[in-house]
Amino acid sequence: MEKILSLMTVVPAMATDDYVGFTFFIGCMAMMAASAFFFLQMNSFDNKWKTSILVSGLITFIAAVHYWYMRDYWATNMTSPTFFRYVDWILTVPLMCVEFYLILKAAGATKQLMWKMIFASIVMLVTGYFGEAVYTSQAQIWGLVSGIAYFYIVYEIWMGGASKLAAAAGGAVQSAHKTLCKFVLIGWAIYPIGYMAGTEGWYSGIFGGLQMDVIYNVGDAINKIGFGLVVYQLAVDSK
Ligand SMILES: *C/C=C(C)/C=C/C=C(C)/C=C/C1=C(C)CCCC1(C)C
Repeated sequence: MEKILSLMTVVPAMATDDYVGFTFFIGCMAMMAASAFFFLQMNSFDNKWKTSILVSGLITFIAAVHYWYMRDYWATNMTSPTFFRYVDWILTVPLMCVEFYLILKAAGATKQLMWKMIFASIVMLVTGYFGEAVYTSQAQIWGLVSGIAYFYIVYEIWMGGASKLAAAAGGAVQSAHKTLCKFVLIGWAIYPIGYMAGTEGWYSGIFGGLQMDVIYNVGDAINKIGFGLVVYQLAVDSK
């Protein structure tokens, strides 16, 4: 009995007012549940959509694993798990670019378009990491560079080659593309707010009072699970 009790104390208890820890915990569960859903659903679709739903599941599954570690890191250190956060993003955000490519492939999307978007997303995340974790005194400059890469992605899907392909495809594909575009324009805009809450810059007076990790966790739940559900809905509509 004593052995069991001493083992139990190894598990860090979560304080009832630790709302940041709470969002890591809920985020972890939500990502796991979403992954189970996508993986179980994928086999009821034909090959054309199976891969897209598989990718939706991979995005939430990779996030679930990272949230498992981030939840633990937060509980132990009470500081932001910046490294795990960015490793998660650098794996999942390019996969979201792959989703755009997959749904537009039938309309003639090229791999070149996909790689352009992946490249821009990597620039966005690496420069964001520099500002948040490496050159923290220059956070505003790195955030700006990251923001330019972000707007390039927004431009590409709303007005560039990807939007033209979506218009050519028409129907359910075009409307799903439009919804995913809104996720990138509105849902992804949550992240720079988190960045400004967690770094020093001209914006500190405006966003300084907010909690960076809560903002990032909310953003991830909306963008990873919501994005996946849009792709799932498109597969249902095209059945
Ligand atoms: C699943 C994770 C997703 C969709 C993560 C997206 C992250 C971003 C769109 C981050 C963007 C940033 C800026 C536009 C400027 C400041 C630095 C970042 C990296 C937070």
